[in-house]
Amino acid sequence: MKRILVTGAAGQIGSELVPALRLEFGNENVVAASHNHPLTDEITNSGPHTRVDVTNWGDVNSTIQKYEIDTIYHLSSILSALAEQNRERAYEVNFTGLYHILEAGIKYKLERIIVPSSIAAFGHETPRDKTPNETIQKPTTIYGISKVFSELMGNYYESKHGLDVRGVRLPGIISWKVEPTAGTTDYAVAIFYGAIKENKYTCFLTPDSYLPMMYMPDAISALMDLAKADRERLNHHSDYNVNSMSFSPKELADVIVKRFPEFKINYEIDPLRQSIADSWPNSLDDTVARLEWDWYPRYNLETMADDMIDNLSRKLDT
Ligand code: AKB
Repeated sequence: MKRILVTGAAGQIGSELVPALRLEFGNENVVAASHNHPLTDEITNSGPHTRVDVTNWGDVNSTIQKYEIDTIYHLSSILSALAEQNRERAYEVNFTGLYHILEAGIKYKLERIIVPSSIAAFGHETPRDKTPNETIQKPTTIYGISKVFSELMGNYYESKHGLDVRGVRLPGIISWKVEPTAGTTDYAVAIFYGAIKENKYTCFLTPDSYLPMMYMPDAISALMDLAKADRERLNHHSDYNVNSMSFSPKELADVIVKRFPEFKINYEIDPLRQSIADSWPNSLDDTVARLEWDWYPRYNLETMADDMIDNLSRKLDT
Protein backbone atom coordinates (compact mmCIF):
# COMPACT_ATOMS: atom_id res chain seq x y z
CA MET A 1 0.00 0.00 0.00
CA LYS A 2 1.38 3.42 -0.96
CA ARG A 3 1.27 6.28 1.57
CA ILE A 4 2.17 9.44 -0.28
CA LEU A 5 3.14 12.85 1.12
CA VAL A 6 2.90 15.91 -1.16
CA THR A 7 4.79 18.97 0.14
CA GLY A 8 3.85 22.36 -1.30
CA ALA A 9 0.33 20.99 -1.80
CA ALA A 10 -1.27 24.46 -1.75
CA GLY A 11 0.69 25.62 -4.79
CA GLN A 12 -0.30 25.69 -8.45
CA ILE A 13 0.89 22.13 -9.15
CA GLY A 14 0.21 20.60 -5.72
CA SER A 15 -3.44 21.69 -5.86
CA GLU A 16 -3.94 19.49 -8.93
CA LEU A 17 -1.45 16.72 -8.17
CA VAL A 18 -3.07 15.79 -4.84
CA PRO A 19 -6.54 15.09 -6.36
CA ALA A 20 -4.94 13.13 -9.23
CA LEU A 21 -2.94 10.98 -6.78
CA ARG A 22 -6.00 10.48 -4.56
CA LEU A 23 -7.98 9.28 -7.56
CA GLU A 24 -5.33 6.67 -8.30
CA PHE A 25 -4.18 5.61 -4.81
CA GLY A 26 -7.22 6.37 -2.62
CA ASN A 27 -8.11 9.55 -0.69
CA GLU A 28 -6.77 8.31 2.65
CA ASN A 29 -3.38 7.41 1.20
CA VAL A 30 -2.35 10.86 -0.02
CA VAL A 31 -1.39 13.42 2.63
CA ALA A 32 -1.39 17.06 1.51
CA ALA A 33 1.18 19.22 3.31
CA SER A 34 1.46 22.99 3.24
CA HIS A 35 3.26 25.43 5.49
CA ASN A 36 1.80 28.95 5.18
CA HIS A 37 -0.60 28.76 2.26
CA PRO A 38 -4.23 27.58 2.43
CA LEU A 39 -5.07 24.28 0.73
CA THR A 40 -8.04 24.18 -1.64
CA ASP A 41 -11.44 23.00 -0.31
CA GLU A 42 -11.21 20.11 -2.79
CA ILE A 43 -8.10 18.90 -0.92
CA THR A 44 -9.17 19.57 2.67
CA ASN A 45 -12.59 17.95 2.08
CA SER A 46 -11.30 14.78 0.48
CA GLY A 47 -8.42 13.43 2.58
CA PRO A 48 -5.65 13.92 5.14
CA HIS A 49 -3.86 17.26 5.26
CA THR A 50 -1.31 18.77 7.59
CA ARG A 51 0.96 21.73 8.22
CA VAL A 52 4.63 20.98 7.49
CA ASP A 53 7.60 23.34 7.46
CA VAL A 54 10.16 21.50 5.35
CA THR A 55 12.94 23.68 6.78
CA ASN A 56 12.21 22.11 10.17
CA TRP A 57 13.78 18.63 10.51
CA GLY A 58 11.44 17.73 13.40
CA ASP A 59 8.36 18.56 11.32
CA VAL A 60 9.56 16.38 8.42
CA ASN A 61 10.28 13.44 10.76
CA SER A 62 7.03 13.59 12.70
CA THR A 63 4.92 13.81 9.53
CA ILE A 64 6.59 10.80 7.91
CA GLN A 65 6.19 8.78 11.13
CA LYS A 66 2.61 9.83 11.85
CA TYR A 67 1.28 9.03 8.38
CA GLU A 68 3.67 6.10 7.67
CA ILE A 69 4.80 7.72 4.45
CA ASP A 70 6.72 5.71 1.84
CA THR A 71 6.71 8.11 -1.15
CA ILE A 72 7.18 11.90 -1.26
CA TYR A 73 6.39 14.34 -4.04
CA HIS A 74 8.49 17.28 -2.85
CA LEU A 75 6.97 20.36 -4.46
CA SER A 76 7.80 23.02 -1.82
CA SER A 77 9.92 25.64 -3.53
CA ILE A 78 10.34 29.41 -3.68
CA LEU A 79 9.97 30.27 -7.38
CA SER A 80 12.27 32.34 -9.56
CA ALA A 81 11.15 35.95 -9.06
CA LEU A 82 10.47 35.70 -5.31
CA ALA A 83 13.75 33.85 -4.70
CA GLU A 84 15.68 36.82 -6.13
CA GLN A 85 13.88 39.10 -3.66
CA ASN A 86 14.19 36.83 -0.62
CA ARG A 87 17.44 34.86 -0.84
CA GLU A 88 17.35 33.78 2.78
CA ARG A 89 13.92 32.14 2.49
CA ALA A 90 14.85 30.66 -0.89
CA TYR A 91 17.99 29.14 0.63
CA GLU A 92 16.07 27.67 3.58
CA VAL A 93 13.23 26.17 1.52
CA ASN A 94 15.02 25.20 -1.70
CA PHE A 95 18.30 23.94 -0.22
CA THR A 96 17.74 23.03 3.45
CA GLY A 97 14.18 21.79 2.83
CA LEU A 98 15.32 19.50 0.01
CA TYR A 99 18.23 18.21 2.11
CA HIS A 100 15.79 17.29 4.91
CA ILE A 101 13.54 15.37 2.50
CA LEU A 102 16.48 13.42 1.03
CA GLU A 103 17.96 12.60 4.44
CA ALA A 104 14.51 11.48 5.61
CA GLY A 105 14.40 9.28 2.51
CA ILE A 106 17.42 7.38 3.80
CA LYS A 107 16.38 7.38 7.47
CA TYR A 108 12.91 5.96 6.76
CA LYS A 109 13.98 3.84 3.74
CA LEU A 110 11.40 5.59 1.57
CA GLU A 111 10.43 3.82 -1.63
CA ARG A 112 10.66 6.91 -3.85
CA ILE A 113 11.06 10.72 -3.87
CA ILE A 114 9.92 12.86 -6.78
CA VAL A 115 11.45 16.36 -6.97
CA PRO A 116 10.58 18.61 -9.91
CA SER A 117 13.42 20.58 -11.46
CA SER A 118 12.83 23.42 -13.92
CA ILE A 119 14.01 25.08 -17.13
CA ALA A 120 15.57 27.51 -14.62
CA ALA A 121 18.38 24.95 -14.21
CA PHE A 122 19.78 26.32 -17.50
CA GLY A 123 21.44 29.68 -18.18
CA HIS A 124 22.78 32.08 -20.81
CA GLU A 125 25.51 29.67 -21.94
CA THR A 126 23.08 26.78 -22.53
CA PRO A 127 22.08 26.13 -26.19
CA ARG A 128 18.65 27.79 -26.41
CA ASP A 129 16.87 25.68 -29.02
CA LYS A 130 16.10 22.02 -28.36
CA THR A 131 18.33 22.22 -25.29
CA PRO A 132 19.89 18.76 -24.87
CA ASN A 133 19.30 16.72 -21.71
CA GLU A 134 23.05 16.87 -20.96
CA THR A 135 24.40 20.37 -21.49
CA ILE A 136 25.99 23.45 -19.89
CA GLN A 137 24.13 24.37 -16.69
CA LYS A 138 25.22 27.74 -15.32
CA PRO A 139 22.02 29.41 -14.09
CA THR A 140 22.20 33.03 -12.95
CA THR A 141 19.31 32.96 -10.44
CA ILE A 142 19.21 31.52 -6.92
CA TYR A 143 16.14 29.47 -7.93
CA GLY A 144 18.03 28.04 -10.92
CA ILE A 145 21.06 27.26 -8.74
CA SER A 146 18.75 25.48 -6.29
CA LYS A 147 17.34 23.39 -9.15
CA VAL A 148 20.84 22.32 -10.28
CA PHE A 149 21.48 21.48 -6.60
CA SER A 150 18.30 19.36 -6.51
CA GLU A 151 19.28 17.51 -9.70
CA LEU A 152 22.82 16.80 -8.51
CA MET A 153 21.72 15.87 -4.99
CA GLY A 154 18.99 13.59 -6.35
CA ASN A 155 21.50 11.82 -8.59
CA TYR A 156 24.00 11.60 -5.70
CA TYR A 157 21.50 10.04 -3.25
CA GLU A 158 20.48 7.61 -5.99
CA SER A 159 23.99 6.51 -6.97
CA LYS A 160 25.73 6.68 -3.57
CA HIS A 161 22.88 5.66 -1.26
CA GLY A 162 20.46 3.71 -3.43
CA LEU A 163 17.58 6.12 -2.75
CA ASP A 164 15.13 6.22 -5.68
CA VAL A 165 14.96 9.97 -6.52
CA ARG A 166 13.33 11.12 -9.77
CA GLY A 167 12.65 14.49 -11.36
CA VAL A 168 11.63 16.34 -14.51
CA ARG A 169 12.68 19.81 -15.66
CA LEU A 170 9.31 21.52 -15.88
CA PRO A 171 8.72 24.56 -18.10
CA GLY A 172 6.13 27.28 -17.29
CA ILE A 173 2.90 25.55 -16.24
CA ILE A 174 -0.48 26.85 -17.45
CA SER A 175 -3.57 25.99 -15.41
CA TRP A 176 -6.92 27.33 -14.29
CA LYS A 177 -7.53 25.95 -10.75
CA VAL A 178 -4.92 27.83 -8.68
CA GLU A 179 -2.87 30.76 -9.99
CA PRO A 180 0.94 30.53 -9.87
CA THR A 181 2.75 33.09 -7.74
CA ALA A 182 6.19 34.63 -7.90
CA GLY A 183 7.37 32.93 -11.09
CA THR A 184 8.59 34.38 -14.39
CA THR A 185 6.24 32.36 -16.61
CA ASP A 186 3.10 33.42 -14.62
CA TYR A 187 2.04 35.83 -17.38
CA ALA A 188 0.86 32.85 -19.46
CA VAL A 189 -1.84 32.17 -16.84
CA ALA A 190 -2.63 35.79 -15.88
CA ILE A 191 -3.30 36.66 -19.54
CA PHE A 192 -6.33 34.30 -19.57
CA TYR A 193 -7.78 35.96 -16.43
CA GLY A 194 -7.28 39.35 -18.14
CA ALA A 195 -8.94 38.17 -21.37
CA ILE A 196 -11.99 36.66 -19.65
CA LYS A 197 -12.53 39.39 -17.05
CA GLU A 198 -11.77 42.58 -18.97
CA ASN A 199 -10.61 41.80 -22.52
CA LYS A 200 -7.14 43.19 -21.82
CA TYR A 201 -3.85 42.34 -20.19
CA THR A 202 -0.62 44.17 -19.34
CA CYS A 203 2.32 41.83 -19.82
CA PHE A 204 5.56 42.10 -17.81
CA LEU A 205 7.69 40.36 -20.50
CA THR A 206 8.51 41.70 -24.00
CA PRO A 207 6.28 40.53 -26.91
CA ASP A 208 9.01 38.23 -28.24
CA SER A 209 10.05 36.50 -24.98
CA TYR A 210 9.81 32.95 -26.28
CA LEU A 211 9.68 30.29 -23.52
CA PRO A 212 8.82 26.60 -23.10
CA MET A 213 5.38 26.00 -21.50
CA MET A 214 3.12 23.05 -20.63
CA TYR A 215 -0.57 22.60 -19.79
CA MET A 216 -1.24 21.24 -16.30
CA PRO A 217 -2.67 17.81 -17.31
CA ASP A 218 0.61 17.08 -19.11
CA ALA A 219 2.66 18.24 -16.10
CA ILE A 220 0.67 15.91 -13.81
CA SER A 221 1.23 13.01 -16.25
CA ALA A 222 4.95 13.80 -16.40
CA LEU A 223 5.27 13.59 -12.60
CA MET A 224 3.06 10.54 -12.13
CA ASP A 225 4.33 8.58 -15.16
CA LEU A 226 7.96 9.14 -14.16
CA ALA A 227 7.12 7.97 -10.62
CA LYS A 228 5.58 4.77 -12.02
CA ALA A 229 8.35 4.04 -14.54
CA ASP A 230 10.29 0.78 -14.27
CA ARG A 231 13.52 1.65 -12.41
CA GLU A 232 15.49 -0.76 -14.60
CA ARG A 233 14.76 1.38 -17.66
CA LEU A 234 15.99 4.64 -16.11
CA ASN A 235 19.52 5.75 -16.93
CA HIS A 236 18.81 9.25 -15.59
CA HIS A 237 17.13 10.20 -12.35
CA SER A 238 16.48 13.77 -11.22
CA ASP A 239 17.10 15.59 -14.47
CA TYR A 240 14.76 14.66 -17.33
CA ASN A 241 13.95 17.31 -19.96
CA VAL A 242 10.24 17.32 -20.83
CA ASN A 243 8.98 19.48 -23.67
CA SER A 244 5.48 20.42 -24.77
CA MET A 245 4.87 23.80 -26.46
CA SER A 246 6.81 27.07 -26.77
CA PHE A 247 5.46 30.55 -27.53
CA SER A 248 5.98 34.26 -26.91
CA PRO A 249 3.49 36.67 -25.27
CA LYS A 250 2.69 38.04 -28.76
CA GLU A 251 1.92 34.55 -30.12
CA LEU A 252 -0.25 33.70 -27.10
CA ALA A 253 -2.09 37.02 -27.46
CA ASP A 254 -2.78 36.18 -31.15
CA VAL A 255 -4.30 32.84 -30.12
CA ILE A 256 -6.48 34.61 -27.54
CA VAL A 257 -7.61 37.25 -30.07
CA LYS A 258 -9.00 34.41 -32.23
CA ARG A 259 -11.32 33.58 -29.30
CA PHE A 260 -11.83 37.15 -27.94
CA PRO A 261 -11.61 39.50 -30.96
CA GLU A 262 -11.69 42.62 -28.72
CA PHE A 263 -8.73 41.45 -26.60
CA LYS A 264 -5.85 43.94 -26.28
CA ILE A 265 -2.38 43.30 -24.85
CA ASN A 266 0.07 45.99 -23.80
CA TYR A 267 3.51 45.73 -22.27
CA GLU A 268 5.10 47.15 -19.11
CA ILE A 269 8.37 45.30 -18.75
CA ASP A 270 9.51 44.14 -15.32
CA PRO A 271 13.34 44.20 -15.55
CA LEU A 272 13.80 41.44 -12.94
CA ARG A 273 11.49 38.92 -14.61
CA GLN A 274 12.67 39.93 -18.09
CA SER A 275 16.29 39.24 -17.17
CA ILE A 276 15.30 35.83 -15.79
CA ALA A 277 13.29 34.96 -18.94
CA ASP A 278 16.22 36.04 -21.12
CA SER A 279 18.43 33.42 -19.44
CA TRP A 280 16.06 30.49 -20.09
CA PRO A 281 15.88 28.22 -23.19
CA ASN A 282 13.33 28.38 -26.02
CA SER A 283 12.59 24.64 -26.15
CA LEU A 284 13.96 21.36 -24.79
CA ASP A 285 15.01 18.13 -26.44
CA ASP A 286 13.14 15.47 -24.45
CA THR A 287 14.27 12.39 -26.39
CA VAL A 288 15.70 10.81 -23.23
CA ALA A 289 12.36 11.02 -21.34
CA ARG A 290 10.55 9.62 -24.41
CA LEU A 291 12.97 6.67 -24.62
CA GLU A 292 13.31 5.83 -20.93
CA TRP A 293 9.72 6.20 -19.68
CA ASP A 294 7.56 6.87 -22.77
CA TRP A 295 6.87 10.55 -22.05
CA TYR A 296 4.74 12.45 -24.55
CA PRO A 297 2.56 15.57 -24.16
CA ARG A 298 -1.12 15.66 -25.22
CA TYR A 299 -1.81 19.41 -25.50
CA ASN A 300 -0.58 22.04 -27.95
CA LEU A 301 -1.09 25.83 -27.86
CA GLU A 302 -4.53 25.74 -29.54
CA THR A 303 -6.01 22.83 -27.54
CA MET A 304 -4.59 24.26 -24.31
CA ALA A 305 -6.15 27.69 -25.01
CA ASP A 306 -9.58 26.15 -25.72
CA ASP A 307 -9.53 24.06 -22.55
CA MET A 308 -8.20 26.96 -20.41
CA ILE A 309 -10.90 29.33 -21.63
CA ASP A 310 -13.68 26.77 -21.11
CA ASN A 311 -12.66 25.90 -17.56
CA LEU A 312 -11.58 29.35 -16.41
CA SER A 313 -14.77 30.98 -17.76
CA ARG A 314 -16.83 28.43 -15.83
CA LYS A 315 -14.78 29.02 -12.67
CA LEU A 316 -14.99 32.82 -12.87
CA ASP A 317 -18.73 32.67 -13.58
CA THR A 318 -19.55 30.86 -10.34
C1 AKB B 1 9.02 30.12 -12.66
O1 AKB B 1 8.65 30.89 -13.55
O2 AKB B 1 9.77 30.44 -11.73
C2 AKB B 1 8.56 28.67 -12.74
C3 AKB B 1 9.53 27.80 -13.44
C4 AKB B 1 9.68 27.87 -14.91
O3 AKB B 1 10.19 27.01 -12.81
N1 AKB B 1 7.27 28.62 -13.38
